[in-house]
Amino acid sequence: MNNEKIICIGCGVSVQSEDPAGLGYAPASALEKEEIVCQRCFRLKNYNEVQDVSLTDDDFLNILNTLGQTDSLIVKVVDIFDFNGSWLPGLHRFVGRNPVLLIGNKADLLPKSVKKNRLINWMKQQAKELGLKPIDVLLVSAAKGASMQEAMEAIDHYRNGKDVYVVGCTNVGKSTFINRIIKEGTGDKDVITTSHFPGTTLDMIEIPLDDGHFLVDTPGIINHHQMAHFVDKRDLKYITPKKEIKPKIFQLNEQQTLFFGGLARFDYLSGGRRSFTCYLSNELMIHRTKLEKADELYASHAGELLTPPRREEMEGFPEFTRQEFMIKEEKMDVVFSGLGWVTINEPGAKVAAYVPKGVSVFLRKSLI
Ligand SMILES: Nc1nc2c(ncn2[C@@H]2O[C@H](COP(=O)(O)OP(=O)(O)OP(=O)(O)O)[C@@H](O)[C@H]2O)c(=O)[nH]1
Ligand SMILES: [Mg+2]
Repeated sequence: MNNEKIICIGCGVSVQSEDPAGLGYAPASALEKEEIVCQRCFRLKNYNEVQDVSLTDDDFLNILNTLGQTDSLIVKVVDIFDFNGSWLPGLHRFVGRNPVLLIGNKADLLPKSVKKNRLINWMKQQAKELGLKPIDVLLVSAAKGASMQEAMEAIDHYRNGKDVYVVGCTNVGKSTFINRIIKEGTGDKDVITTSHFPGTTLDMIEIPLDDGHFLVDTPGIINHHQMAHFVDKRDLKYITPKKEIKPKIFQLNEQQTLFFGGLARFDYLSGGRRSFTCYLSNELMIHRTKLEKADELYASHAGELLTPPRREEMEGFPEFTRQEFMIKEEKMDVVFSGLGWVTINEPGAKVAAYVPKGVSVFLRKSLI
């Protein structure tokens, strides 16, 4: 660690007290405290307010690019609720030869009926399809503490006396995960700043381990195809689940439509009357209508009945793009990146999914 520079323990940024508008600002009086946090972290922790920062995607990638030169264990964290959206493709490009331990976080969001081992197998299969060979796959809830003991033992085992870098997309819960480990070790709570805003951690944060090595938190890579970027900061809470998701089952006839707020749309085109299970934040309103009325409903009610987005956002809101899917296998999910998914149990259905231009939507083998 660099002794001359003062590092904010909350986000990893270098602290300065000259430029109040600049990155890492803390008033001179704050520098005398034992644990120094920058003003942005202070506001996040105390008021849950975020100040935008001027780091670009390249800045984040440059920080992670140094991983290839390390001899370490890489812990890759994904958000199990947004598995594909938080996958971080191309991780192999910057981890070099280091082993990767894959951790699915936020297990508490999935219905309790879901079998853990089944999910872990699903993750293994997905990892393989996506070209990653993890040394092990675990499922935890960093926020609730579930399976954290197991994860800590696995890290200790696989790190072989080396440093550990915790990496992943923004918002997957890397800092929450490390805070949990710190708490188990020293009893200190919420040392690193966490928040539901993407891009909370700004630089590497080194947490010393017993043997002189480090557990390192890293800034998350931003995935621009996630719904979160199209939603007003104040409305993130409606699309980000906080608690166990209560799946909502809809019996639909052909030619019926579901709106997920005003953020996405699902048309059931053909395949006879059948049921669809929606896994979305409990807070997000689902509105059902006839396909023939859907365009008109959206045109007149997006931003009001169909919200988020907010009315004042509608002018700049990207147009929907439409994608059709023919369901050919049993138990398939139509995934709306960062919003959730719709499970279709039986093959033979034709559906269409609409998302704001830029958000990805795709079909996968069912997670549940
Ligand atoms: N439900 C649930 N939420 C979690 C869990 N872990 C983290 N979160 C929430 O996810 C959000 C992001 O957590 P952070 O720890 O800040 O995520 P991060 O990966 O460090 O994000 P960046 O620093 O932006 O890269 C916060 O709102 C956390 O409370 C979990 O196990 N379950
Ligand atoms: Mg973080």
